[in-house]
Amino acid sequence: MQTHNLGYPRIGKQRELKKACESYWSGKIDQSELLAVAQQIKEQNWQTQQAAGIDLIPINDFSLYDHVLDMSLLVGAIPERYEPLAQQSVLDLYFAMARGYQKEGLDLKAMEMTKWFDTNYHYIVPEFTKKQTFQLFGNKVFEEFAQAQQLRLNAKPVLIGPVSYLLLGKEKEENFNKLDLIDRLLPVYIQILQQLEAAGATWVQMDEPYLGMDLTDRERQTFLEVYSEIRKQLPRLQLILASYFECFHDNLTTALHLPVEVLHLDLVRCPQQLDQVLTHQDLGSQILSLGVVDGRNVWKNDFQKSLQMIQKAVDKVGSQRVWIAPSCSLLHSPYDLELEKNLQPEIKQWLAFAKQKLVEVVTLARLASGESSPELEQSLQENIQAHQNRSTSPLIHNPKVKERLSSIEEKDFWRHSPFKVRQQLQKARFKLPLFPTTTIGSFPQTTQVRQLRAKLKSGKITQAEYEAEIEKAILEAIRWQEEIGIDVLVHGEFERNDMVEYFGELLEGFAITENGWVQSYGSRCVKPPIIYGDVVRSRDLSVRWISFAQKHTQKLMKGMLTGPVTILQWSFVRDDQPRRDTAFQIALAIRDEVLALEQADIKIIQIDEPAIREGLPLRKKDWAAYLEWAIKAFRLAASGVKDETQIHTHMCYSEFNDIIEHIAAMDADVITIETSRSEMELLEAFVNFKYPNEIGPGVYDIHSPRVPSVSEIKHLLNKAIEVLPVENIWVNPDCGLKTRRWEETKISLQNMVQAARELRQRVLVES
Ligand code: 39S
Ligand code: ZN
Repeated sequence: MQTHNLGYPRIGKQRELKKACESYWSGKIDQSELLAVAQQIKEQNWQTQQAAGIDLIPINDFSLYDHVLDMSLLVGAIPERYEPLAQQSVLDLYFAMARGYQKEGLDLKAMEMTKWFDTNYHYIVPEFTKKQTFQLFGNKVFEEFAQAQQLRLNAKPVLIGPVSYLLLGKEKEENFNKLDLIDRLLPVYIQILQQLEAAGATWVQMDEPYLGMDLTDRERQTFLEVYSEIRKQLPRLQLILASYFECFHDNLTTALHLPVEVLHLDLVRCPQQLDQVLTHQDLGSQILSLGVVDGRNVWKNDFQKSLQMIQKAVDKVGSQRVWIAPSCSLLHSPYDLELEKNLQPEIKQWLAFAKQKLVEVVTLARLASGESSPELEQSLQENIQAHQNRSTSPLIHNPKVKERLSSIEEKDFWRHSPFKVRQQLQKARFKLPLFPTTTIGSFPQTTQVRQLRAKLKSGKITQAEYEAEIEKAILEAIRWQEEIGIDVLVHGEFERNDMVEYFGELLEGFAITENGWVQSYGSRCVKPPIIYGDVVRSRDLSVRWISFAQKHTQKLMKGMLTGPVTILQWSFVRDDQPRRDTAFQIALAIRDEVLALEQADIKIIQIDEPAIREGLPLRKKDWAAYLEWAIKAFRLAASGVKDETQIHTHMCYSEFNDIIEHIAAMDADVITIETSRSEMELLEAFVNFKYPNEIGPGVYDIHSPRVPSVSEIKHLLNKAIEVLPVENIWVNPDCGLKTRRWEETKISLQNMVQAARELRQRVLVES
């Protein structure tokens, strides 16, 4: 039984690529040094996959920044504004597209970035114009294929399929549909495939994840036309069509009609798809690639369950027509469980990271082929035992938590009084000026602060020394906010490595890894905590720092927490209970922390939920069910407090039009959102809906070092004043400031405060 892999993590076991890229960008190493690191990672990845016994190994899944951007380069979809860089190296052009270019009097904006389906990975969005043309430009895929051949690898080039590539992009002009471009794009794809075939490729993997999404008839039709044309032009090349993250649903017939040799099924996300495919009248003679090993989570595969599925397929179509694979690219998994030295052994035996998943794929194929050996038998027995252990472990199951969860009552989701009542009480209590100013929570995480944490970890400084330094940073931030006249202060979050990992470290039921890094975008990585068991808050999460900060100022200090849905979304979650239950458990823990902050005399508490929108299921039909529990989880966390305690929430990069009533149903007293990049356009949803609560539309973009002028900020604020009741408006930046430097942060916030002051004057005079 053949095995293959869909893609492998590429940031490097110890994040070597991240470090090399960042060194290259800051001019510390040159191109050849960067490319040498990349080459090493690639070859190590190939070697790992080969050693595990994977038959067909993906190539071109590696990327220096993003594989969608690679595709744009390959088909020459380079936005016009980068024309001045035509003389530069392709590498610098590539990074300019990814990160923008501010040098030699040029100021070229980066291409937009957005979430890769429902993962925490971000891709660079292709830009299309009406006159868009395509031509073969990059040559990475050919180079990598040649390298792999030299190493005698059984290599399978991976491309994003042409239809999904177009659908991932964005029209930069009105009056055309990106799908219209297919006639110009397809010839370039055919050229690429011909060139690969000529170089000796026998298999090519085309990723078409849009086959799992809601599609129009025209889009489905395009899939059929495109693949029949490819077939016509390349009658011998063998194609693997890979879709993942969702069921085909109403696209199943289309998927089955595509003239490809192998159809890949994500049987982790959609186990029921196996029966649907096997019993479908249109099932032809294609090979089925069974994605049984979860590429997006960290749990050990359940061999017995997988073997049952594989057997079912074999019975129906024969073992010649069954391949075994991970459910999707392993890009979303951490590298190697063996690098973890501090995980509890009991928990560790439940887990598999990318390297272990390869072995699972191969072991499953061998077991399913009826091979038998003492090692195989042992693997199977170990696997069965690990699952038995996990299903009953007291580490996971806490009767008290389950009892509390089942005794939640309707009233626990509701504040005592409606917003209008709370607003009056809060206005009387806080006596804030019109257009109160605040920030989202984090201040610059300098190298100094991060190194402090690294020193604490390696034992070079003590906990007490660490805390003293953090206190110093907080005090400086307070003094400085007071000086420039911010109304509601924050402590700056210097004690946090990441807004999710930090809480994972303190809550029971979460495990933290040392090296479980996953690429988030470009060189940026996250280390998602692993939620393995029932969640308990057995100690204070933030009170120590927030109340320290409040004690050192007369002004209001805002308490900062991450919300339950965001903690859930950005962690590896349990697969042994519904996400809703886990979200509610986290919500109860956060609720207790909110109450502890209130007890400690913190009067304003922010519960961030940047991930609420991105948690939306890929198919619209599933939205309502998700929103039902997600909004409730937030309310459960937020609703324990008194009326006069003010709850804030914050959301970034969110389009709110289609979910605005649910945002309103969160009933936060104040919501701060990202609006500046769209010139307050994002505010429209709130205006049209007559959003009842207070709102802080971000008045400057924190994603670039650019300092906004007072008049610019006033301009945006004026736009907000035109459409929102003045008594509901807050003034704040777009998002947290942790990725910024102090230099620009200070001037920007000074300008923001000044703009608010000038507007207060004007509005007071007018009224
Ligand atoms: N998901 C999560 N979990 N958190 C988020 O903030 C986001 N935001 C969006 C969506 N998803 C999210 C994505 N945006 C970073 C920035 C923005 C992101 C995602 C990631 C980011 O900067 N990540 C850091 C990075 O890639 C890691 C952050 C971290 O955990 O560099 N830092 C550790 C800390 O502060 C230190 C890790 C480290 O590398 O303690 N330390 C150095 C080392 O050990 C030493 C310190 C140094 O010299 O810098 O070698
Ligand atoms: Zn934000």
